[in-house]
Amino acid sequence: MNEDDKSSNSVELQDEGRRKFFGKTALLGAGAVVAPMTAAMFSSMAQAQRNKIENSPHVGPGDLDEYYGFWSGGQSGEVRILGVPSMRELMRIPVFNMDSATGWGLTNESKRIKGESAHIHTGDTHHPHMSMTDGRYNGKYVFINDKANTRVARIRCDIMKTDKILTVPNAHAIHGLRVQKVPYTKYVICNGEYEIPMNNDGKASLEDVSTYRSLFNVIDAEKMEVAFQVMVDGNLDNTDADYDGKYFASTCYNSEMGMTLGEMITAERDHVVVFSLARCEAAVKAGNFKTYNGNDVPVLDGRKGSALTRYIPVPKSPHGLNTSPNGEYFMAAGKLSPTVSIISIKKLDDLFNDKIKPRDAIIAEPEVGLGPLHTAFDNKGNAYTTLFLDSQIAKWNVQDAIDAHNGKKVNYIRQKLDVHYQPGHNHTSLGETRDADGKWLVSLSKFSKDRFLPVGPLRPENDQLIDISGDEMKLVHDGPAFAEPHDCIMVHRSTMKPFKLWPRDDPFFAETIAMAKKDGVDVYIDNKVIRDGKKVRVYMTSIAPIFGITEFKVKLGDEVTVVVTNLDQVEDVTHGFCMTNHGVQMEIGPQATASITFIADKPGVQWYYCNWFCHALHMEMRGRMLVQA
Ligand code: RUQ
Ligand code: CUA
Repeated sequence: MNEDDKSSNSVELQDEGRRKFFGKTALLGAGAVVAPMTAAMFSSMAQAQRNKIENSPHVGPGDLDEYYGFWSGGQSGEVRILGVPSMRELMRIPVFNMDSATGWGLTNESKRIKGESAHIHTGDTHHPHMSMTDGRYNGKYVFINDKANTRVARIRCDIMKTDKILTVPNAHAIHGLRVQKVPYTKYVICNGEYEIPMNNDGKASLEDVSTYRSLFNVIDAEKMEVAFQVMVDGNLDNTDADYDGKYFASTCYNSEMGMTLGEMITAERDHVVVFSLARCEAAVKAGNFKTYNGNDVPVLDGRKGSALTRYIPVPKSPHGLNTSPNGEYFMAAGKLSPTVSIISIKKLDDLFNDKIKPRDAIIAEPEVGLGPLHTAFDNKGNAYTTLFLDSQIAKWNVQDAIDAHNGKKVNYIRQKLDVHYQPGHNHTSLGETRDADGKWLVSLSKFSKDRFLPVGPLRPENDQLIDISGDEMKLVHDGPAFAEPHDCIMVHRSTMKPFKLWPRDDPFFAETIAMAKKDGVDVYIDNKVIRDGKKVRVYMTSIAPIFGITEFKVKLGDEVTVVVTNLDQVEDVTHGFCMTNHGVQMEIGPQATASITFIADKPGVQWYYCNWFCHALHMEMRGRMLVQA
């Protein structure tokens, strides 16, 4: 190897791009015209190389990603954390599902959090969104809907566990969900998609569909209680908030209130409902509400003609509703219409004061392609809309679209990029916040078809990473995903401060510690078996590789509660507890306490063991439950 070779080796990264560029140029030249290299070409080459280095999807072994991605897990009922741009799956957060590894849905702590719906182990998560302060992610909570069982959950981002689950009363199937952005996330907003009778007790007429309503739900983010609900016309789909703390907007399909597909898609226009937060809060304060189904949640009447809402007609079965990060526009994607309707948020004051007509709030309705579902944004005034039917992302310039609407001859479409295939949501890095940075776009493609090795009739979906930092969108990664990441967000890693160990006084297991105190047990010191009639409570510590109790006796039919406290103070040393043949498994993180209750319904010797690999003697970390018949 001569000196030249060595020196070129040190700039390998730049060189690889150069070779490709020259290769293509040569190919073009061989065909028809030999284009001389111009200064502009050289400078765009240099720009492309810079982009490549600054915005590479490659994250080497041991290197950390720039963003935390929070992905919904769709009908799996969970939330996943991915590193972006590597798209490596970092963690799964069980939410509405039951989880064998962590014992979510089985432990007493998780059952308390699941509350009245603790017996339901399924869910359908669509929209994960983080709490904000002044239009920026604040790293505190991620909220997620459960369409399947009309619930909303909150994930605490310091421990990355679900800490609250609310079943929303009066409503049916929570779909669209977002947070109040400004001044901070006081409220989580979400849509009850399906319409039902207001008192759904089976006593009123069930056939008379004119009595069916869909509800907009406003949830207190700290208390995780419904603050109020708003009854609307049509059924609600997706929603978002403005950057002024004044308005929320939701798309409605089926303004016809049809019950069959044919009936649902007859109207050429459905609508976006805009809610005035101040007017709704004032109505609640003034007592202008009703209650239903025997609960005391205030339900406001926001149907057409109400002062609380305005209905803006848009074509046709609109779906996604996205606020531009400059705070200027709500955008409703047309779904059955090839358009995106741009609503000027500045005009909403006039609309609510009846100075303009609803359609006057629409300042452009650009055609972007077939089946537009959701729109994301960069920091350069461009919008990115998924085209479900075209299997493409349309990149278009918002100002140009408005200018074109006003008669200027300008092409607002910047690029259409094929994605694989049929994208639903897309999401740009920080694109739903003031910090939109125009670096990455994720296309959550619903079908992967031929993109991966075939794995039977059920195929993964395809979460594709697209570099949007340059003038052109570039597809850089295909990511197979199991059912079904509807939506995702990306949060800069500097925002996140997750714990390395559990705080001993964490509210997550405070009730379990309180129970131990009542039993006279200090869970950090004591290993004790307490008998209380037919109930037995077993308190044990764990330090790799031993449980504090390696043998305890119960009687057949006893209700046994095992409480394990992990005394290891070492990052990443998690223990497990599994009672063989009893369907009993759980995780105990460092410094955490976890508990699980079961019936000792098998006589004889029953082994328990640690099921999270913790030590060279992990296999030896076990003990016996002796069950006397
Ligand atoms: S919706 S694919 Cu459940 Cu977010 Cu649009
Ligand atoms: Cu403790 Cu494995």
